[in-house]
Amino acid sequence: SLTMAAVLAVGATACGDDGGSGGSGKKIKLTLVQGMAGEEFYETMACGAKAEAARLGVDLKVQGPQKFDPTLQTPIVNSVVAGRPDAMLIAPTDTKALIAPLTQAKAAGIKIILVDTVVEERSIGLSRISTDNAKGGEAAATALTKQIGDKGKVLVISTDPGVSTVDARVKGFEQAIKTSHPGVRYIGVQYSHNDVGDASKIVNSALAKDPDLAGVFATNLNSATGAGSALQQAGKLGKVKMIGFDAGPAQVKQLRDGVVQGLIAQLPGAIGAKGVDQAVAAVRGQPVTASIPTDATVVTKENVDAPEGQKVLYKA
Ligand code: T6T
Repeated sequence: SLTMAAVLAVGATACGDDGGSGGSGKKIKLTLVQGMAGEEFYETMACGAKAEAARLGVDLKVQGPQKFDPTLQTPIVNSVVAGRPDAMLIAPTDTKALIAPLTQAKAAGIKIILVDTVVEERSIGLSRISTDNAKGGEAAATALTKQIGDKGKVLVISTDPGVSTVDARVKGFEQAIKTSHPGVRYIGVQYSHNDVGDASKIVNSALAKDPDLAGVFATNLNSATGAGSALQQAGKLGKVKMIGFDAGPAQVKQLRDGVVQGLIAQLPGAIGAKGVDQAVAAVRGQPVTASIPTDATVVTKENVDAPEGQKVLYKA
């Protein structure tokens, strides 16, 4: 039926299983609110969370907005709160805008676990699980400066200010350039609104303004995918070097094609699984871990086919 189709569309992920709703009414109920639905990072996270939920015998629902946008994510949070799960795992799309809806969730007695991104309000999130994003930004600076022979102009493309993860990546990158790479000229950060097309446009106008552009650091999946395709179309292969965050299928193709020289792969599946562990512990009144860092790996053409590269690529 139409209703069933609509319900399935909300929770459907690449790894299938809707988390199961059958059985006793006493099952622990969790909901994962993604930063964005249908995007490889968050779908891989959902798969990791679902596998762990199945292993622990708890119920997990997954929802996410169609765009990475706090005005779209907030009503989803509100409707999840109305459904009263025992815990909510969430990747908040803005450090400020999600404080109010999450404060209401907390007041409703729902345990909150932050996966990937965070909010500024420290009292929200019994556990925070994410990549060390500042360190990831530093790693990007190291990889990019090496590619460009430690000189020339570099541009950063982020999504929007106020997103904790990408803000930290930008900061880590900037700091590393300023302190350790005097020959490199940082020409600033521009924002793609997490849109592939906008990221391409940023690169095109940057190339028009600075034809001697040497390098690009794109701080997340969509920014990197768009930046990479603009470089490819502009025939800048090998002339402008690029490092991207994340390791989605289109990005891995760009790496193999020589458009991009390095990808900083996170462990979204592990973030999802650890999020479920923390949520279940919180619901059971067991101790939780306030902060859990997960690893990042620089994937290059050299290690993409080795086991260390293969195991960190995101699922479609
Ligand atoms: O880079 C990830 C995630 O860590 C970030 O918070 C938002 O963008 C991604 O989901 C990739 O698109």
